[in-house]
Amino acid sequence: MRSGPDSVAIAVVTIFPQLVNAVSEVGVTGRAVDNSVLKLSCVNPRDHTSDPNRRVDDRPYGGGPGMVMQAPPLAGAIAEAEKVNGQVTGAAPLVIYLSPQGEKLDHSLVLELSGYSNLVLVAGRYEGVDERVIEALVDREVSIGDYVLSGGELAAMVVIDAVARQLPGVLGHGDSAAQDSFAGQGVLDCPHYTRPETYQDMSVPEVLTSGDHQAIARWRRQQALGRTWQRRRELLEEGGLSKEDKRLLQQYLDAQN
Ligand code: 6GU
Repeated sequence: MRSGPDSVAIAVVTIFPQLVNAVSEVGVTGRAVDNSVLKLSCVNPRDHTSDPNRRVDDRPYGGGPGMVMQAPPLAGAIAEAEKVNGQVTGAAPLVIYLSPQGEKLDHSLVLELSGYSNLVLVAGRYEGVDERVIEALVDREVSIGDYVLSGGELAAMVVIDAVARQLPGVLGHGDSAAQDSFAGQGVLDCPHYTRPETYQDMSVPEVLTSGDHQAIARWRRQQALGRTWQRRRELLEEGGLSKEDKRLLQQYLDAQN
């Protein structure tokens, strides 16, 4: 049984709110917003600067290329985001800074984050943000992978989508199957097929049209195990597989020749 909150307020600190707000327009996250399970808002650091040109960046101390986001506008925006979310939830916020220097996001971190009802996501631009903001105001630093994006917004959108999917009622029956795959037991998903039955000389695996639900379930499990072994072996720690799983995997590998 899941023990987390029934809804989450997520406030994103960003100079590109139109980009982040797109998640409330479409798909699973859009429905979550419509159903008030996800309360998404954005706060723009440009609305928290005294600069007449609304600049929020400046040159780095010590020199070098690129610009750094200044502390005061970010701090003002974070305070505003905390206030907005506090009014919505009454809960204390978890403040997350998205950056390639953070701990890498995976399913277990997604589950942990989905335990909070008040998240503030800070999306940086330029070369980064003044370190003193991180020191004083950020609880956790999170990366979505070992590559560099031009800003934290896409990473924030990844976090929003992944967290929203964990909230009760967000996934309809149509989507639930997708959740079983990775979340279930740390194996990759099996292959999927739909009509037409033959496409460019390739036919659907016979078992899937057999009507034998047990055989179909066995085949899907076998495909999931086999693909995980071939593509992401580290996900299958030895002790984790049941005797039946081991038998299915061995049969899959034998059939590969
Ligand atoms: Cl969270 N932010 C940026 N700017 N780049 C990234 C990232 C985050 N995660 C991977 N690359």
